Amino acid sequence: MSTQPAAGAAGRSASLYIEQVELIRVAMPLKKPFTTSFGTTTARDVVLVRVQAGGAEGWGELTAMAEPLYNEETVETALIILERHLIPLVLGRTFGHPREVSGAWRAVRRHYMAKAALETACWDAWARLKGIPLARALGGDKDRVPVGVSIGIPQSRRIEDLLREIEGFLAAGYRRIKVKIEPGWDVEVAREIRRAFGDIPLMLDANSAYTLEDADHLQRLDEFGLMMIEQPLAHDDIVDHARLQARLQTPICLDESIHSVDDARRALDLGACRIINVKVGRIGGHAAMQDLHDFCRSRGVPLWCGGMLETGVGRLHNVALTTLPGFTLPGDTAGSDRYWHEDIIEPPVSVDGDGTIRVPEGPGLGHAVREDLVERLARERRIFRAEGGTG
Ligand code: NPG
Repeated sequence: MSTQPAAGAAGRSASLYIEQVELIRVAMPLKKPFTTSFGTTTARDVVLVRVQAGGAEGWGELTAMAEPLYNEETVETALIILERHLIPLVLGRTFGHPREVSGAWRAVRRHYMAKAALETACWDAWARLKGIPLARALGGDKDRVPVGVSIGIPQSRRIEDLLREIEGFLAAGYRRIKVKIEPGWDVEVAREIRRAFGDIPLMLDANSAYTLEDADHLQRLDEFGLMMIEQPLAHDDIVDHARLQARLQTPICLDESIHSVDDARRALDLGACRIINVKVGRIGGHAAMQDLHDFCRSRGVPLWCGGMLETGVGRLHNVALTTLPGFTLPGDTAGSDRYWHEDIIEPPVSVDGDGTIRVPEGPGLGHAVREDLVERLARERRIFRAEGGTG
């Protein structure tokens, strides 16, 4: 099934004349540090993209981190790619539909997060022009999405501290628990979680911390009945993952290794994974997300939406894409209060006691961006206007 929206969903024609793009860089300290196998994040250096198109405004968020540790992009590289390469390709152009936007930079290789930041803002603007929620513009049909939570390696490295955190998130209603692992913080951790909480929906995320030489060790995780193990091996590998999957009962979920439908096809054909994590930043935008979704759905592969410690803007994009029917597993789309004392959207994203988020019904992202707060947090703003544009 295709996820392309029905033409004229709200009976209003719209086209996207890109008259202005603004990049706003804001500093957002996390409530507490988040540690993965590749490092600790204490604050997000966030770039918000604000697009003015056809009289509407749309917001996107750059999900690149300050350091090139999750992937090769950084905030600084993305700013260069946006300013020098991507924005000039769309400014002053008119697109009939946001699916066409990525065609403007077809020749630009990779830099998926930079592309997604701009492309997703165009989708928001288009949905607002049409007067429909972004979720509907993307082809989604859920009113609520189930939510999981991702828990970093505790600073103390004490399992009791991790168990206490899990207890809190379960009490808050989260539908599945994901725990970060690395060598030395894995089998015992899984054992203690099972001992404390029984048969809860549980998965582990290694962020590429192991090699195929660890296969015997990773096999020991099979006894814990995990939903999946995410990205155990190298960020750019699918061959060794296939060898590992052949030896594990636990399904492997790929994250870092998948940037396109072709990557997914090759990984599935090789047997490198059984589940895929979709991050709109990692694959270059919502159109790429729709294509990956449709392909995986046709192959019966379960999907879920990953997270990159987003502010409310990125979080709402994630909630919207999770409404597509192929997203059958809870995502890392925790509420705003998981990371922020004060989110930049109003109202913040909140998780109800049943572990779901209600999908906004208003046009576009459906929540207002708190421009006063953005103004206060802004370290830098750059505005690009189309020649002869009104912006
Ligand atoms: O809830 O947004 C969230 C975080 C989800 O664990 C999460 N993200 O590898 O998927 C990841 C991980 C991450 C954390 C990636 C920090 C990059 C930096």
